[in-house]
Amino acid sequence: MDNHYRAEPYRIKMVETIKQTTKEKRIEYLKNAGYNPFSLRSEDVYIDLLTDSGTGAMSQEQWAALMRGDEAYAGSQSFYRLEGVVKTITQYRYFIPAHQGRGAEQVVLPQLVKNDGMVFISNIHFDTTRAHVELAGARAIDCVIDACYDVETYHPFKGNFDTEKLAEIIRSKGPENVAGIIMTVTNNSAGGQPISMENMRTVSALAKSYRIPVIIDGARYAENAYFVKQREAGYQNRSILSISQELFQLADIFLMSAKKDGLSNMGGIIAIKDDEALFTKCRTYIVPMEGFPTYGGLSGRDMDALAIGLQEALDEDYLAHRIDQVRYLGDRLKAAGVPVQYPIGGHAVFVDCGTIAPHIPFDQFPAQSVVNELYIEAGVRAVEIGSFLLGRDPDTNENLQNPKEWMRLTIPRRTYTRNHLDVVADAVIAVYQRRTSLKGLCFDYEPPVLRHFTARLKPIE
Ligand code: P61
Repeated sequence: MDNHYRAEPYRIKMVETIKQTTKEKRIEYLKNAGYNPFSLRSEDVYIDLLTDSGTGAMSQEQWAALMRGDEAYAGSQSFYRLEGVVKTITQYRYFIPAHQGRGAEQVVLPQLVKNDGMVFISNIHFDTTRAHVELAGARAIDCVIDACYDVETYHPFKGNFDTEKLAEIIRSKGPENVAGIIMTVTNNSAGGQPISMENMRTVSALAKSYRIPVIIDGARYAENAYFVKQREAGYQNRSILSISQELFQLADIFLMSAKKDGLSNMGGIIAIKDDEALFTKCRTYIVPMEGFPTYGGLSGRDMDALAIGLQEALDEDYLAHRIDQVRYLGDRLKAAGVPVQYPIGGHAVFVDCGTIAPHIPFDQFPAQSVVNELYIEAGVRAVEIGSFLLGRDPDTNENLQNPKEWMRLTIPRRTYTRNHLDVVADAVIAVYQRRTSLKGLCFDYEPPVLRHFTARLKPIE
């Protein structure tokens, strides 16, 4: 293919109107939302970069597949079509659908916690995973390489585990107390950064030597495979499917929020390589939690759309455009001096707000302050991935400090054009230029679990 002539590998068949509001209105909307953009109405948002989860555009093939949905309570044909695709991609023996990623987590993670005092170790646990680890009575330990937090410096695989530290943690906790090693692929919380196949191989071998199960939290595994193909020696001539298959062979369990690289609005996946006893437990447990094992909280049409989406997400033209689009936004910000996680990751641009607003302490949430100002500036909704999201220590109840205070500009798949991204870049740059006037925030209401979703805040004058 001639790379020189490259634009969106799709054309638009259906449109959804979005509207700009006035700055005065946005100030009012944000106040009413308790200075938490999760509580905004989406009609009051111009460009929505809150998440790439379930917010992408489906293809005509997916919309057509919806019509084939078999809504039988048990044994739906849609289930068998989805199962076939999941098994082809993972080459695992067992599959159970779930309504979304956290549905899969709530069913599987408690099965791995055998006694008190157990831990899970991850490159970085995403927040719902961390919440389910803690709800299962275990503790979450992050073990990513230090380079991950060196925002300015290029590293091809900032999602990698620090494998020496991992070995040390396993030894100090005792392998019998490690419930599982969770490879978050790509590593969402620090920039959608990929993890190399070599690193996963090392982690997998270490886990195997101690008989610790390896779990892939693979919401964005196809984006990770694309980075492996681009950046890791020996993968240039491989298909994204075969790289993905190699990746899955390094783990025992695959949990997926299929709302990302499943290119679907809803869905989750539990796939188990060969542990029949674990599969039987999960299949029993899914019934009261998610639903009968052949639908797991999904309608038949959701399963059919997902079966197609999973295959489309492995298309290299699609992935090249997707990754390029995110990089375009990141490059524009970097060129203007805005500190961003570099290199730019797969699904989002992560803006380093600790550097932008060093005058705001971590427990007054500097990134949330930038997020709010960006909404006021242009109606762009981003999300905080920092100390606000991280929450409190479950043992001491102290506010935890995230290593970085990120504003995440998350790009939905196949949804926005380059013009939209230019608006976002211009608005972020405008906020950056008035960064010294930003103010910290404190709680008006703080929920006990996953507080950032429903908390109410107020500016500190
Ligand atoms: C996101 F503001 N991610 O990134 P579910 N694992 C991984 C995820 O990225 C993930 C889940 C498991 C979201 C949605 C989201 O505080 C937030 O399908 C690597 O969302 O249940 C989800 O999958 C959970 C946004 C989640 C948030 C929590 O935007």
